[in-house]
Amino acid sequence: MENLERLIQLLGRSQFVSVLTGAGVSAESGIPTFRGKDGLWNRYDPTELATLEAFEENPLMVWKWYLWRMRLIAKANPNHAHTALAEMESLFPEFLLITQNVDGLHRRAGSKRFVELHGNIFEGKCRYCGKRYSEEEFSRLFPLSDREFLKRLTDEEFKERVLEGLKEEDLPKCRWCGSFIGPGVVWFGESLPEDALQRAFQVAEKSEIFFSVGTSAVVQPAASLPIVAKRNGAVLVEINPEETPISSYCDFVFRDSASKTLPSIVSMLREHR
Ligand code: BV8
Ligand code: ZN
Repeated sequence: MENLERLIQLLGRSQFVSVLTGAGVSAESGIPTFRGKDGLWNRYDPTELATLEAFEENPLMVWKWYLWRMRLIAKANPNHAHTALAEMESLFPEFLLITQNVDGLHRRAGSKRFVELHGNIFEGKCRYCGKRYSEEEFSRLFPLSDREFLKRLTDEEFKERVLEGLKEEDLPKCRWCGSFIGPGVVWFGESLPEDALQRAFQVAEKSEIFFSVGTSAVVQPAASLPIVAKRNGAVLVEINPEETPISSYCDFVFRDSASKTLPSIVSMLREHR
Protein backbone atom coordinates (compact mmCIF):
# COMPACT_ATOMS: atom_id res chain seq x y z
CA MET A 1 0.00 0.00 0.00
CA GLU A 2 2.86 2.39 0.79
CA ASN A 3 3.77 2.34 -2.92
CA LEU A 4 0.41 3.86 -3.73
CA GLU A 5 0.78 6.40 -0.91
CA ARG A 6 4.17 7.52 -2.23
CA LEU A 7 2.79 7.87 -5.76
CA ILE A 8 -0.20 9.91 -4.52
CA GLN A 9 2.21 12.26 -2.70
CA LEU A 10 4.17 12.76 -5.93
CA LEU A 11 1.03 13.22 -8.01
CA GLY A 12 -0.25 15.76 -5.47
CA ARG A 13 2.80 17.92 -6.18
CA SER A 14 2.80 17.49 -9.99
CA GLN A 15 1.55 19.88 -12.67
CA PHE A 16 2.26 17.86 -15.78
CA VAL A 17 1.08 14.23 -16.06
CA SER A 18 0.57 12.03 -19.13
CA VAL A 19 -0.72 8.53 -19.75
CA LEU A 20 -0.04 6.06 -22.56
CA THR A 21 -2.75 3.39 -22.96
CA GLY A 22 -2.91 0.17 -24.95
CA ALA A 23 -5.34 -2.65 -25.60
CA GLY A 24 -5.17 -3.82 -21.98
CA VAL A 25 -7.30 -0.84 -20.91
CA SER A 26 -10.14 -2.08 -23.16
CA ALA A 27 -9.68 -5.77 -22.31
CA GLU A 28 -12.25 -5.52 -19.51
CA SER A 29 -14.73 -3.98 -21.91
CA GLY A 30 -14.66 -7.30 -23.73
CA ILE A 31 -12.34 -6.25 -26.54
CA PRO A 32 -9.60 -8.84 -27.10
CA THR A 33 -6.04 -7.57 -26.81
CA PHE A 34 -3.58 -8.18 -29.62
CA ARG A 35 -1.43 -10.71 -27.93
CA GLY A 36 -4.22 -12.09 -25.78
CA LYS A 37 -5.54 -15.64 -25.78
CA ASP A 38 -9.23 -14.96 -26.62
CA GLY A 39 -10.95 -13.84 -29.83
CA LEU A 40 -12.37 -15.71 -32.83
CA TRP A 41 -9.53 -14.83 -35.19
CA ASN A 42 -6.67 -15.06 -32.79
CA ARG A 43 -5.12 -17.66 -35.05
CA TYR A 44 -4.26 -14.75 -37.36
CA ASP A 45 -1.36 -12.51 -36.34
CA PRO A 46 -2.45 -8.81 -36.35
CA THR A 47 0.93 -7.86 -37.80
CA GLU A 48 -0.12 -10.05 -40.75
CA LEU A 49 -3.69 -8.79 -41.11
CA ALA A 50 -3.26 -5.12 -40.16
CA THR A 51 -1.08 -4.35 -43.20
CA LEU A 52 -1.51 -2.85 -46.67
CA GLU A 53 -0.07 -6.05 -48.16
CA ALA A 54 -2.81 -8.17 -46.58
CA PHE A 55 -5.44 -5.66 -47.75
CA GLU A 56 -4.17 -5.68 -51.34
CA GLU A 57 -3.90 -9.44 -51.29
CA ASN A 58 -7.33 -10.09 -49.78
CA PRO A 59 -9.44 -7.00 -48.98
CA LEU A 60 -12.46 -9.16 -48.21
CA MET A 61 -10.70 -11.14 -45.48
CA VAL A 62 -9.23 -8.00 -43.94
CA TRP A 63 -12.63 -6.27 -43.91
CA LYS A 64 -14.28 -9.31 -42.33
CA TRP A 65 -11.70 -9.22 -39.54
CA TYR A 66 -12.25 -5.50 -38.99
CA LEU A 67 -16.04 -5.77 -39.06
CA TRP A 68 -15.78 -8.55 -36.49
CA ARG A 69 -13.70 -6.24 -34.25
CA MET A 70 -15.94 -3.23 -34.95
CA ARG A 71 -19.00 -5.20 -33.83
CA LEU A 72 -17.27 -6.18 -30.57
CA ILE A 73 -16.36 -2.53 -30.03
CA ALA A 74 -19.88 -1.31 -30.91
CA LYS A 75 -21.28 -3.67 -28.26
CA ALA A 76 -18.63 -2.71 -25.69
CA ASN A 77 -18.82 0.03 -23.07
CA PRO A 78 -16.08 2.01 -21.41
CA ASN A 79 -14.94 0.39 -18.16
CA HIS A 80 -13.76 1.93 -14.87
CA ALA A 81 -10.27 2.45 -16.27
CA HIS A 82 -11.65 4.68 -19.04
CA THR A 83 -13.84 6.69 -16.66
CA ALA A 84 -10.99 7.11 -14.16
CA LEU A 85 -8.78 8.50 -16.92
CA ALA A 86 -11.53 10.88 -18.02
CA GLU A 87 -11.70 12.18 -14.42
CA MET A 88 -7.92 12.30 -14.07
CA GLU A 89 -7.49 14.91 -16.81
CA SER A 90 -9.24 17.57 -14.69
CA LEU A 91 -6.90 16.99 -11.71
CA PHE A 92 -3.79 18.43 -13.41
CA PRO A 93 -3.11 21.76 -15.14
CA GLU A 94 -1.24 19.90 -17.89
CA PHE A 95 -2.50 16.45 -18.85
CA LEU A 96 -2.50 14.35 -22.02
CA LEU A 97 -3.86 10.87 -22.67
CA ILE A 98 -1.98 9.18 -25.50
CA THR A 99 -3.78 6.09 -26.73
CA GLN A 100 -2.74 3.35 -29.12
CA ASN A 101 -6.30 2.05 -29.09
CA VAL A 102 -8.55 2.47 -32.09
CA ASP A 103 -11.83 1.68 -30.27
CA GLY A 104 -12.82 5.23 -29.31
CA LEU A 105 -13.71 4.17 -25.73
CA HIS A 106 -11.71 7.02 -24.15
CA ARG A 107 -13.82 9.53 -26.08
CA ARG A 108 -17.03 7.72 -25.07
CA ALA A 109 -15.89 7.76 -21.42
CA GLY A 110 -15.65 11.57 -21.60
CA SER A 111 -11.91 12.11 -22.12
CA LYS A 112 -11.24 15.39 -23.93
CA ARG A 113 -7.46 15.80 -23.77
CA PHE A 114 -6.22 12.83 -25.80
CA VAL A 115 -4.50 11.83 -29.02
CA GLU A 116 -5.16 8.62 -30.97
CA LEU A 117 -1.79 7.45 -32.29
CA HIS A 118 -3.20 4.55 -34.31
CA GLY A 119 -6.40 6.09 -35.66
CA ASN A 120 -10.06 5.19 -35.28
CA ILE A 121 -11.55 1.89 -36.44
CA PHE A 122 -14.94 3.40 -37.45
CA GLU A 123 -13.41 5.89 -39.88
CA GLY A 124 -12.35 5.13 -43.46
CA LYS A 125 -9.05 5.84 -45.18
CA CYS A 126 -8.20 5.48 -48.87
CA ARG A 127 -4.56 4.42 -49.05
CA TYR A 128 -4.32 5.24 -52.75
CA CYS A 129 -5.39 8.88 -52.92
CA GLY A 130 -5.31 9.64 -49.21
CA LYS A 131 -8.97 10.65 -48.90
CA ARG A 132 -10.27 10.41 -45.29
CA TYR A 133 -13.84 9.47 -44.41
CA SER A 134 -15.32 10.51 -41.04
CA GLU A 135 -17.26 7.85 -39.13
CA GLU A 136 -20.53 9.47 -40.24
CA GLU A 137 -19.57 9.65 -43.94
CA PHE A 138 -18.15 6.17 -43.89
CA SER A 139 -21.18 4.51 -42.29
CA ARG A 140 -23.31 6.04 -45.08
CA LEU A 141 -20.93 4.77 -47.73
CA PHE A 142 -20.57 1.36 -46.04
CA PRO A 143 -23.78 0.72 -43.97
CA LEU A 144 -22.38 -2.59 -42.69
CA SER A 145 -19.79 -0.55 -40.77
CA ASP A 146 -22.43 1.52 -38.96
CA ARG A 147 -21.93 1.20 -35.19
CA GLU A 148 -25.65 1.00 -34.36
CA PHE A 149 -26.28 -1.56 -37.13
CA LEU A 150 -23.39 -3.80 -36.03
CA LYS A 151 -24.45 -3.58 -32.42
CA ARG A 152 -27.90 -5.03 -33.20
CA LEU A 153 -26.67 -7.97 -35.30
CA THR A 154 -26.93 -11.33 -33.55
CA ASP A 155 -24.00 -13.75 -33.92
CA GLU A 156 -26.09 -15.68 -36.44
CA GLU A 157 -26.93 -12.59 -38.52
CA PHE A 158 -23.31 -11.43 -38.39
CA LYS A 159 -22.15 -14.83 -39.62
CA GLU A 160 -24.73 -14.78 -42.46
CA ARG A 161 -24.41 -11.11 -43.47
CA VAL A 162 -20.66 -10.70 -43.07
CA LEU A 163 -18.54 -13.78 -42.51
CA GLU A 164 -20.39 -15.78 -45.20
CA GLY A 165 -22.47 -13.19 -47.07
CA LEU A 166 -20.04 -10.32 -47.71
CA LYS A 167 -18.64 -10.23 -51.27
CA GLU A 168 -15.73 -8.24 -52.64
CA GLU A 169 -18.13 -6.17 -54.80
CA ASP A 170 -19.91 -5.04 -51.57
CA LEU A 171 -16.71 -3.45 -50.23
CA PRO A 172 -16.67 0.39 -50.05
CA LYS A 173 -15.02 2.19 -52.97
CA CYS A 174 -13.35 5.58 -52.77
CA ARG A 175 -15.47 8.44 -54.22
CA TRP A 176 -12.32 10.07 -55.57
CA CYS A 177 -10.24 7.30 -57.06
CA GLY A 178 -12.46 4.23 -57.05
CA SER A 179 -10.08 2.04 -55.00
CA PHE A 180 -11.20 -0.02 -52.04
CA ILE A 181 -11.37 2.06 -48.85
CA GLY A 182 -9.75 0.53 -45.76
CA PRO A 183 -10.41 1.16 -42.04
CA GLY A 184 -9.13 4.48 -40.63
CA VAL A 185 -6.39 2.87 -38.52
CA VAL A 186 -2.57 2.93 -38.82
CA TRP A 187 -1.39 -0.40 -40.19
CA PHE A 188 2.01 -1.95 -39.51
CA GLY A 189 4.46 -0.31 -41.89
CA GLU A 190 2.33 2.86 -42.12
CA SER A 191 3.43 6.08 -40.50
CA LEU A 192 1.49 7.50 -37.59
CA PRO A 193 -0.41 10.83 -37.83
CA GLU A 194 2.38 13.45 -37.72
CA ASP A 195 0.67 15.95 -35.41
CA ALA A 196 -0.48 13.34 -32.87
CA LEU A 197 2.97 11.72 -32.77
CA GLN A 198 4.80 15.02 -32.42
CA ARG A 199 2.49 16.15 -29.61
CA ALA A 200 2.94 12.80 -27.84
CA PHE A 201 6.74 13.07 -27.85
CA GLN A 202 6.68 16.73 -26.77
CA VAL A 203 4.43 15.82 -23.85
CA ALA A 204 6.54 12.77 -22.94
CA GLU A 205 9.59 15.04 -22.71
CA LYS A 206 7.84 17.51 -20.38
CA SER A 207 5.86 15.15 -18.15
CA GLU A 208 6.78 14.96 -14.48
CA ILE A 209 4.91 11.65 -14.16
CA PHE A 210 4.29 9.28 -17.10
CA PHE A 211 1.94 6.29 -16.87
CA SER A 212 2.16 3.28 -19.18
CA VAL A 213 -1.15 1.43 -18.81
CA GLY A 214 -2.31 -1.80 -20.46
CA THR A 215 0.33 -1.93 -23.15
CA SER A 216 2.90 -4.61 -23.91
CA ALA A 217 5.23 -1.77 -24.92
CA VAL A 218 6.49 -3.53 -28.06
CA VAL A 219 4.87 -1.56 -30.89
CA GLN A 220 7.03 1.30 -32.16
CA PRO A 221 7.17 4.27 -32.15
CA ALA A 222 4.58 4.41 -29.29
CA ALA A 223 6.67 2.09 -27.11
CA SER A 224 9.50 4.65 -27.05
CA LEU A 225 7.35 7.26 -25.31
CA PRO A 226 7.81 5.91 -21.74
CA ILE A 227 11.58 5.72 -22.29
CA VAL A 228 11.72 9.29 -23.64
CA ALA A 229 9.72 10.46 -20.61
CA LYS A 230 12.05 8.64 -18.21
CA ARG A 231 15.15 10.02 -19.95
CA ASN A 232 13.76 13.52 -19.50
CA GLY A 233 13.34 13.06 -15.77
CA ALA A 234 9.79 11.76 -15.47
CA VAL A 235 8.71 9.33 -12.79
CA LEU A 236 7.61 6.24 -14.74
CA VAL A 237 4.57 4.23 -13.61
CA GLU A 238 3.44 0.93 -15.16
CA ILE A 239 -0.04 -0.57 -14.62
CA ASN A 240 -0.15 -4.04 -16.14
CA PRO A 241 -0.84 -7.51 -14.67
CA GLU A 242 2.18 -8.75 -16.64
CA GLU A 243 5.85 -7.84 -16.99
CA THR A 244 6.80 -5.81 -20.09
CA PRO A 245 10.14 -4.73 -21.65
CA ILE A 246 9.90 -1.36 -19.86
CA SER A 247 9.03 -2.73 -16.39
CA SER A 248 12.64 -2.57 -15.20
CA TYR A 249 12.80 1.19 -16.01
CA CYS A 250 9.70 1.95 -13.96
CA ASP A 251 9.76 3.74 -10.60
CA PHE A 252 6.36 2.28 -9.74
CA VAL A 253 4.87 -0.99 -11.01
CA PHE A 254 1.29 -2.02 -10.21
CA ARG A 255 0.90 -5.68 -11.25
CA ASP A 256 -2.85 -5.35 -11.38
CA SER A 257 -5.70 -4.47 -13.76
CA ALA A 258 -6.20 -0.90 -14.95
CA SER A 259 -9.87 -0.95 -13.97
CA LYS A 260 -8.87 -1.54 -10.34
CA THR A 261 -5.69 0.54 -10.02
CA LEU A 262 -6.72 3.72 -11.84
CA PRO A 263 -9.96 4.35 -9.89
CA SER A 264 -8.09 3.97 -6.58
CA ILE A 265 -5.39 6.39 -7.71
CA VAL A 266 -7.98 8.94 -8.81
CA SER A 267 -10.13 8.65 -5.66
CA MET A 268 -7.08 8.88 -3.33
CA LEU A 269 -5.86 11.87 -5.34
CA ARG A 270 -9.19 13.67 -5.02
CA GLU A 271 -9.07 13.23 -1.21
CA HIS A 272 -5.45 14.31 -1.15
CA ARG A 273 -6.09 17.54 -3.08
C1 BV8 B 1 5.92 2.31 -38.55
C2 BV8 B 1 -3.93 -0.25 -35.49
C3 BV8 B 1 7.34 2.87 -40.32
C4 BV8 B 1 -4.29 -1.37 -36.40
C5 BV8 B 1 -1.73 -0.86 -34.61
C6 BV8 B 1 11.15 -4.51 -35.74
C7 BV8 B 1 11.59 -3.85 -34.60
C8 BV8 B 1 10.99 -2.67 -34.16
C9 BV8 B 1 9.93 -2.13 -34.87
C10 BV8 B 1 9.50 -2.79 -35.98
C11 BV8 B 1 10.09 -3.97 -36.43
N1 BV8 B 1 9.43 -4.37 -37.53
C12 BV8 B 1 8.45 -3.48 -37.82
C13 BV8 B 1 8.50 -2.50 -36.90
C14 BV8 B 1 7.64 -1.33 -36.82
C15 BV8 B 1 6.27 -1.74 -36.33
C16 BV8 B 1 6.34 -2.42 -34.98
O1 BV8 B 1 6.53 -1.77 -33.98
N2 BV8 B 1 6.17 -3.75 -34.99
C17 BV8 B 1 6.22 -4.47 -33.72
C18 BV8 B 1 5.21 -5.60 -33.77
C19 BV8 B 1 7.64 -4.96 -33.51
N3 BV8 B 1 5.55 -0.47 -36.18
C20 BV8 B 1 4.90 0.00 -37.23
O2 BV8 B 1 4.80 -0.59 -38.28
C21 BV8 B 1 4.32 1.39 -37.05
N4 BV8 B 1 4.66 2.16 -38.20
O3 BV8 B 1 6.86 1.98 -37.88
O4 BV8 B 1 6.02 2.86 -39.76
C22 BV8 B 1 7.34 4.07 -41.13
C23 BV8 B 1 8.07 5.17 -40.69
C24 BV8 B 1 8.10 6.29 -41.48
C25 BV8 B 1 7.39 6.32 -42.68
C26 BV8 B 1 6.64 5.22 -43.09
C27 BV8 B 1 6.61 4.09 -42.30
C28 BV8 B 1 2.80 1.32 -36.98
C29 BV8 B 1 2.41 0.69 -35.68
C30 BV8 B 1 0.90 0.78 -35.53
C31 BV8 B 1 0.30 -0.53 -35.91
N5 BV8 B 1 -1.14 -0.45 -35.69
N6 BV8 B 1 -3.07 -0.75 -34.44
C32 BV8 B 1 -5.37 -2.21 -35.80
O5 BV8 B 1 -5.75 -1.98 -34.63
O6 BV8 B 1 -5.84 -3.10 -36.51
S1 BV8 B 1 -0.80 -1.47 -33.38
C33 BV8 B 1 -1.73 -2.38 -32.28
O7 BV8 B 1 -0.79 -2.80 -31.30
C34 BV8 B 1 -2.79 -1.63 -31.50
O8 BV8 B 1 -2.87 -0.26 -31.78
C35 BV8 B 1 -2.33 -1.85 -30.08
O9 BV8 B 1 -2.76 -0.88 -29.23
C36 BV8 B 1 -0.89 -1.83 -30.30
C37 BV8 B 1 0.03 -2.17 -29.21
O10 BV8 B 1 -0.42 -3.32 -28.60
P1 BV8 B 1 -0.94 -3.12 -27.10
O11 BV8 B 1 -1.89 -1.99 -27.07
O12 BV8 B 1 0.25 -3.03 -26.21
O13 BV8 B 1 -1.75 -4.43 -26.87
P2 BV8 B 1 -1.14 -5.86 -26.54
O14 BV8 B 1 -2.21 -6.86 -26.83
O15 BV8 B 1 0.20 -6.01 -27.19
O16 BV8 B 1 -0.86 -5.80 -24.97
C38 BV8 B 1 -1.94 -5.65 -24.07
C39 BV8 B 1 -1.30 -5.46 -22.72
O17 BV8 B 1 -2.34 -5.20 -21.78
C40 BV8 B 1 -0.55 -6.69 -22.22
O18 BV8 B 1 0.71 -6.28 -21.72
C41 BV8 B 1 -1.43 -7.22 -21.08
O19 BV8 B 1 -0.66 -7.77 -20.03
C42 BV8 B 1 -2.11 -5.96 -20.62
N7 BV8 B 1 -3.41 -6.16 -19.99
C43 BV8 B 1 -4.33 -7.14 -20.22
N8 BV8 B 1 -5.42 -6.93 -19.43
C44 BV8 B 1 -5.17 -5.80 -18.72
C45 BV8 B 1 -3.91 -5.31 -19.07
N9 BV8 B 1 -3.39 -4.20 -18.53
C46 BV8 B 1 -4.13 -3.54 -17.61
N10 BV8 B 1 -5.36 -3.96 -17.21
C47 BV8 B 1 -5.90 -5.07 -17.75
N11 BV8 B 1 -7.13 -5.48 -17.35
ZN1 ZN C 1 -9.08 7.19 -53.13
